[in-house]
Amino acid sequence: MKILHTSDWHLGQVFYSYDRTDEYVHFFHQLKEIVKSHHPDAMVVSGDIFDVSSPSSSIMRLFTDFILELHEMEDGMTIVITSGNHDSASRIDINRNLWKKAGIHVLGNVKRENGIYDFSDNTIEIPGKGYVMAIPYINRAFMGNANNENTPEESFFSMTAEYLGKVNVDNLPCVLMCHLTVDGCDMKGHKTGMIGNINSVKNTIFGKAYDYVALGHIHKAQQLDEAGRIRYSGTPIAVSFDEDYPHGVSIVDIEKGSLPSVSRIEIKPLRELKTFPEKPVDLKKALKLFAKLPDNDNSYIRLNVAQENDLPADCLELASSIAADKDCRFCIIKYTRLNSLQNEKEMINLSSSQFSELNPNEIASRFFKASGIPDSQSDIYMSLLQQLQDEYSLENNL
Ligand SMILES: [Mn+2]
Repeated sequence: MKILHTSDWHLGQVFYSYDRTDEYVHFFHQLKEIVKSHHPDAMVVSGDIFDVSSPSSSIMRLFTDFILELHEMEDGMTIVITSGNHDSASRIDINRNLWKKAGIHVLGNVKRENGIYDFSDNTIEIPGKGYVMAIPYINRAFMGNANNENTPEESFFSMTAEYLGKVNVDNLPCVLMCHLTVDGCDMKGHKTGMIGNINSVKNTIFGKAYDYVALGHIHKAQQLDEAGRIRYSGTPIAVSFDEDYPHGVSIVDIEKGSLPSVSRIEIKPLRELKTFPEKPVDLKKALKLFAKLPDNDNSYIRLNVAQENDLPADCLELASSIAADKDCRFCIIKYTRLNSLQNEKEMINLSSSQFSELNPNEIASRFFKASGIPDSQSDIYMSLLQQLQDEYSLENNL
């Protein structure tokens, strides 16, 4: 069974107030070409279809039209799409039955009545080839209770395997789709380090029933086990400046009893996300270099500035006026303060503008230092603070 594994499209993202529709169209065009040349038996999209829970009508239409077009073009390819934490599960589920009529599987939930799961819609047969167990993002509480031996996730995924075992009488290859964080993954590009996060799971929870686990949620493509059976496909288009790694989709060949063979296909962005210049310089120099950026460079630009002094109040206007005559999309200034605030008093006697530039961790670390709390102790406080922030981010889909 050959699958095209992708996730985290984040359609409809408004990036520093810029609309990215033409970039999605550019991605869709490449995806169609990939399908045309590889003829996968199935395409699985493991969550975060949209960037927000209520995407605009034009973005929803773009998505619907594209999926239908792809289905018409390659009707032998089964399309399976699940929702992620950025999507509204119930909104994605509205058209579940309508999509089903078109032979396409778009799922926001796992049905459950009186505590009993019904995996029938989530178990998708790829005719003559295998099965896909399509599990959208669901929170831990919904997964049921832990017992003496198993975490809620382990119990849940063993139930999916049990269900699949009854259906898969010919012992064909099986793929599990889900949207979650696996312990030890590389989270580069995400806003906060979510390590130790309540939703992070061990890579053993999926059990042995699946020949390939097609993950979504983490934006950097990577494998989570030595065998390469458990993988994130990563984002096809960067959604933050810190995702400075290649983006693409994966074609995965899966045979029962042997390890999957994976080939990564890069998606070329219509616009790059550039941190410019690569090494930080002072604002004056950064603006000078920015002015020399070729007029036809259409990248998103984050100016990379490091200096001792505060940035002047009009720094964004200065940068925007340079960008006005260019094709680029100026977004923001990444500002690193150099060697200022050296003595302890300065650590906490901040002006309001200095204060507003700091993140909670920086504020806390200044406070601990100024209060004379030893590093060994403040490290513990800092990790607790990070955990709090991670839980907050997770609960608020940040
Ligand atoms: Mn995502």
